[in-house]
Amino acid sequence: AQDCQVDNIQVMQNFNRTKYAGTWYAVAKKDPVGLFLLDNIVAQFNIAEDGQMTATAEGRVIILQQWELCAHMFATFEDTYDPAKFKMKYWGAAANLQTGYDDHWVISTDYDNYAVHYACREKGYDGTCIDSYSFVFSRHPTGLRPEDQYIVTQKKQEICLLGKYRRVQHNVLCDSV
Ligand code: DAO
Repeated sequence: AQDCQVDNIQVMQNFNRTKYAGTWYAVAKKDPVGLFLLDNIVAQFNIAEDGQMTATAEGRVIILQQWELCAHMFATFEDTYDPAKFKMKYWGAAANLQTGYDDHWVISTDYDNYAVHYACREKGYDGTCIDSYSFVFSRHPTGLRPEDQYIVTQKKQEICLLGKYRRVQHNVLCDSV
């Protein structure tokens, strides 16, 4: 059973950022308060020569309550004591896009097919998360392979978000990052 304490969440052991680099398609998402990225979400992680991780991401958003566009986002990652836990600073290519400073935790990945990401924006007094978001990423735009579904479901449960995800669509709307 899970106690749902953010501090007790298990992340990827021996996380290898080099193997994590490259393109990931968001195939499911648990939204935070103030939902931003809607669908067609593709992230591209890059590792610089000095080991620093950065990312570009694209996704459909609605800004100013009615304008739909494909947001082009940038992120830089700060390392922490845990190799699978980063602090992510992000901003948009255009004004009016969201900026922020979030956790970016890699909960589980096999590097070649699936990854489960988690970010808690606000912890409650009891130590559980009161505003989280999470992406299920796939290397394949068509979704997860059937053989990866069990572990992903397991991980959703471990981070106390089972049943809180929606499917993320991919269509021609936003081009690749
Ligand atoms: O979509 O509601 C939301 C929260 C996500 C905001 C951060 C998006 C920009 C950076 C993405 C990098 C890869 C996860």
